[in-house]
Amino acid sequence: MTTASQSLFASVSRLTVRIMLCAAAGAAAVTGAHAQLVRIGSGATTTAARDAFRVDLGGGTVAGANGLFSDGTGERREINWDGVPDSFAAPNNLPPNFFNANSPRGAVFSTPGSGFQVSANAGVAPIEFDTLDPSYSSTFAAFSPQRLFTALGSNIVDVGFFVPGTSTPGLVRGFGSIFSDVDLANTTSIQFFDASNNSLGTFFVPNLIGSETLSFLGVSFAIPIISRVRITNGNTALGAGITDNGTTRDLVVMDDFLFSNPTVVPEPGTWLMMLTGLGIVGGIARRRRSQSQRVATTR
Ligand SMILES: [Ca+2]
Ligand SMILES: [Ca+2]
Repeated sequence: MTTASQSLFASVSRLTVRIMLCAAAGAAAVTGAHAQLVRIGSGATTTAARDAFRVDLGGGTVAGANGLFSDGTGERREINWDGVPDSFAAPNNLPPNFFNANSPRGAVFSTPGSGFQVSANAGVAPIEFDTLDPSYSSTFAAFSPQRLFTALGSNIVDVGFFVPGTSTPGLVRGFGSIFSDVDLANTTSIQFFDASNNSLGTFFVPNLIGSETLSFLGVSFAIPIISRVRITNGNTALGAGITDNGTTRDLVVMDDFLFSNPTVVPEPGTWLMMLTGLGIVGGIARRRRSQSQRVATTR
């Protein structure tokens, strides 16, 4: 095989895989309930659930540069917030694209609120969002010390995925997060969206009575079809004087994010055209069979 034909073969192979993925994506959307693997844990089972989700995504347990876990079983990114420089941690805000620009991991944040913060390290500023209200260090706890993550002015965080370090939209196969202090059942959630902004489902994070508790929710699909996730943290945004009472004001923050390494979104026009082509081929084949049957009947 020449270099050119090898390259062409590789391109066709990749295209074929993409077409198969897209065809399967349609099927997964229809039979989504069967395509999801959900891992939940709280309190003592939090770490076990996180570990099971790590295995679901693959990538092993040894972190490489920019939170990349990569081995023969898959590639995964993690964000534990702990390496964020003080200049981008409380009381300073975190830029929404920090984890696609400063540390390229393919995750860009947005919120209906006013911004994002990562909590401060001890000795630099008050920890665990005591910079926002002094009650918070006895409300929240870190899963991975010391830093936590929150939106400001809203309890909603959207995470959009990109091919790491680029502005090219990406897809992931699964996403999960650690949460601290989920008091209410059926309130804190992760909703998954495909590249056409169709919901792939909303999943609730397990709750636990008490303060400074930890929970985990991770959902993986058979193939990369997740373009964005919407995380709803409790029912109230953090803020000065806003304390957690576990009922009418359930405040929740996030720690470790885990997601499969974002991959490029297949071009809809390309695979649709190819699938249409396959349909035409199928139609021709049916017509030919029909014609030959008629011929056979008349003989
Ligand atoms: Ca952390
Ligand atoms: Ca709470």
